[in-house]
Amino acid sequence: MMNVVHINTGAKPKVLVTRRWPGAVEAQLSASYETTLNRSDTPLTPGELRDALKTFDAVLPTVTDSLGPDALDVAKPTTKILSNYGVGVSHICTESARKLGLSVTNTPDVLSECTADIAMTLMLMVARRAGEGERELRDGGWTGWRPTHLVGTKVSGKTLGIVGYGRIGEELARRAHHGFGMDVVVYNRSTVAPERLARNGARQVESLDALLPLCDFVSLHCPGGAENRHLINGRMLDLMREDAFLINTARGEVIDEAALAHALMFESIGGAALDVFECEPRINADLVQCDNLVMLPHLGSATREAREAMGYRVLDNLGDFFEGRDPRDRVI
Ligand code: 8YV
Repeated sequence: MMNVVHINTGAKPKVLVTRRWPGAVEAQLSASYETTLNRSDTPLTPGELRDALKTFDAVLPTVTDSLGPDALDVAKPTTKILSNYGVGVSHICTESARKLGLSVTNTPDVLSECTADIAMTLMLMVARRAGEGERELRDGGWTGWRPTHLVGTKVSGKTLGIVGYGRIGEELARRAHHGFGMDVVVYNRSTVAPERLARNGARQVESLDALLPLCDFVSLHCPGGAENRHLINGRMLDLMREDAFLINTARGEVIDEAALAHALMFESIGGAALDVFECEPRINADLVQCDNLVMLPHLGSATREAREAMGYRVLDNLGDFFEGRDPRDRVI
C-alpha cells in the first residue's frame, strides 16, 4: 500500500508523484502544487492508479506504472494530464488516454546523452567481455595475464547499425563515429534529413532486413509498444552476422527474448547487451544462463544530472498546462 505524505493545501492543482524523485524536484513540486509524494516508492496498483485518476488534477507516472486499459478504466476522471517522468510512454495506453481526454507529456532531450552513454557502455562491455571478466575476478577465478585470456572483439572502426534515429540514436551515432571511428548505418521508419546523417558520417538503408547483415553492432533506439513488439524476432536475429552484437536501451518488448536466448545459447550471434527487459523487473531465466550477455537494470537515464533534468522537464510541462499553454512535450 502506498505510504503518502500530503504537502501544502489551497487552490493549487493537486498533483500525485507515483515514485520517489530527486529531492530538489520533489521540493519544487511541493512548493508549486498541492503535491502528494509516494514515500514508500513502491509502484501503484491498477486500483490505486484508478483512485488517483479520480482524485488528482495531474498524475506524474513513470515506466513502472502500467497505465493500460484496466488502470485507465475510470468513468469521469478528475485528472487532466499524465505528465510522464521519462521519454518512453509505451506503458500508457494511448487509446484509453485519448478516450478520457487526458493530455500526456514526456521528457525528451534531457536524457539523450546519458542513454547514449549507456548504449556505448554496453557495446564496450559485451565486445570486450567486461561482465565476464568482472565475474571471474570477484569469484576469485583469475589466474593472471595470458595472451589467450578473455579475448574479445575490437569496437573501434567497426560498423554500427542504429535502429531508430531519434535524439538518442543520433547521440550514439555521434559518440560511435567521432569517438570510435565507427561506420554508422541507420534504419528509421521515416527518411532522416541528409544533414543529420552527414554530421555522423551515417547512411540510411530502407529496411531492417537490409541493415542487419551489414552490422558488427546493432543498437535499438526505437519506441516500444505494440508497433515495435518483437521487431527483433528469430528471423531478424538470423539476419545478423554470427559475430555481431545486439544492444537494447529502448524497451524490452522490442526483442523476442525467447528467440534471443536461443540465438545466444546456440551462438548464432556474438552476444547481446540489454538495459531493458520484456517483463521488468523479472528476467527470463534462460537469459541469465548466457555468458555472452551483459545486463543492466534499466540504467539508461540513471545519472544525477539526467534524473533532475527529467523532473524539471515535468515541471515545465505542468507549468505550461496549468497556465493555459500547450505543454512543450505533449505526446497526446
Ligand atoms: C527512465 C526511460 O528512467 O525515459 C525513459 O523512457 O526508459 C528511462 O530513462 C524511465 O523510463 C522513467 O520512466
